[in-house]
Amino acid sequence: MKKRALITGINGMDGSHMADFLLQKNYEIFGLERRVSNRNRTNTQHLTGKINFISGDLTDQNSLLRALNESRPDEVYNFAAQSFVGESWNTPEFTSSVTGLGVLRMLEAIREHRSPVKFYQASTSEMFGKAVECPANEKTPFYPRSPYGVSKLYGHWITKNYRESYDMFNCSGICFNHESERRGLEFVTRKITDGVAKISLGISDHITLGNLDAKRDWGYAVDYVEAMWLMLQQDEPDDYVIATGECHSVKEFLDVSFQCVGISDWSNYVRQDKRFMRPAEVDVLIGDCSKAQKVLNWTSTTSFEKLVKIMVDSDVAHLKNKE
Ligand code: NAP
Ligand code: G4F
Repeated sequence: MKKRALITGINGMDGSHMADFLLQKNYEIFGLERRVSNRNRTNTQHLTGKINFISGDLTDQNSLLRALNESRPDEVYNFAAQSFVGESWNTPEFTSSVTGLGVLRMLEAIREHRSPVKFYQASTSEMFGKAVECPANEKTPFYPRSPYGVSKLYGHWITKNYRESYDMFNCSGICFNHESERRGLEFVTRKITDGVAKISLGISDHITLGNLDAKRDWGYAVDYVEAMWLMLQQDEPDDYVIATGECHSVKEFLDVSFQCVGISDWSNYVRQDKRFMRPAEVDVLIGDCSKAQKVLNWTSTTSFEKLVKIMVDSDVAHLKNKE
């Protein structure tokens, strides 16, 4: 019998990569998408006819119960969120409702559904925020620095609390930044690779960014979805840090991106603007994923340089196709 999975946030980066991964494992896949006036299925266009799209919203409790009844999943991967940290200061209440309370709504829907379901929650390194310990592991205290980070911390704790209260098979992946050619254009990595591609093709002459000194532990999303799946295949539910253990600054990301198109000095192509600075910044994030290495036998396999090249090459090819 085919296993069945319900993936929320199906049209996002992780949702679409997880669908690719689970299709290879022969799952029947149900992708939850919310109603928007202008639907963007860029990341899932290739999945048309291969997965089932169903309608639902993390802010609407009954829609989640209907999605569970329709999909009857063995596993639920909860990727849906207002996932952009910068936006969370503009819409803190909305962010808390989707990214925080949305997790509670899904867990309540699973309880109401009354069939055993394994649940994956997309927790984040943003919960470490002003990191007390570097690299951070599963025991490092949390110190979120944005409404997004605070909302995710609620989602993380309610996932753990329902595991302990109701004996549910709930896992949280505390994932550090992961990127891919499907990343949203507002995140710094894709903003850079898209900008570099445009500069190399003469479509644009600069990129405008905020804090260039921020450091992140950047991995490849395709590697990370495997770790998430592995968590749900264990005998016992648990939480795991997923990271590369390496960190790089935004400046280093710029160095490697421009090198991919043969530009060694990018100073004339990059401008800075206060609009892209944050009210409270997370200066540096590095993860220690030794627990995932030991228990899940998982390790990140794509290097920083390879990740950047994949993204720049994809953006160049995409723009050339458009032309
Ligand atoms: P993403 O590309 O922004 O995808 C988020 C998805 O959530 C989008 O498809 C969005 O739908 C959907 N969504 C938003 N509000 C919703 C609602 N009210 N109801 C139903 N769906 C809704 O994010 P991602 O990078 O793939 O990340 C996936 C998850 O992992 C997120 O929860 C994120 O916070 C978390 N995370 C990401 C990283 C990372 O580095 N990427 C690291 C740690 C944790 P629309 O397409 O309609 O906007
Ligand atoms: O790419 P970012 O917006 O990602 P951020 O804030 O680290 O969040 C991402 O990773 C989290 C995991 O740690 C996820 F939970 C979250 O959902 C999301 O996927 O910004 C990265 C860094 C920040 O320090 C930011 O201040 O880049 C800096 N930055 C500098 N200039 C910029 C810009 N960020 C953006 N988005 N745009 C800029 O122009």
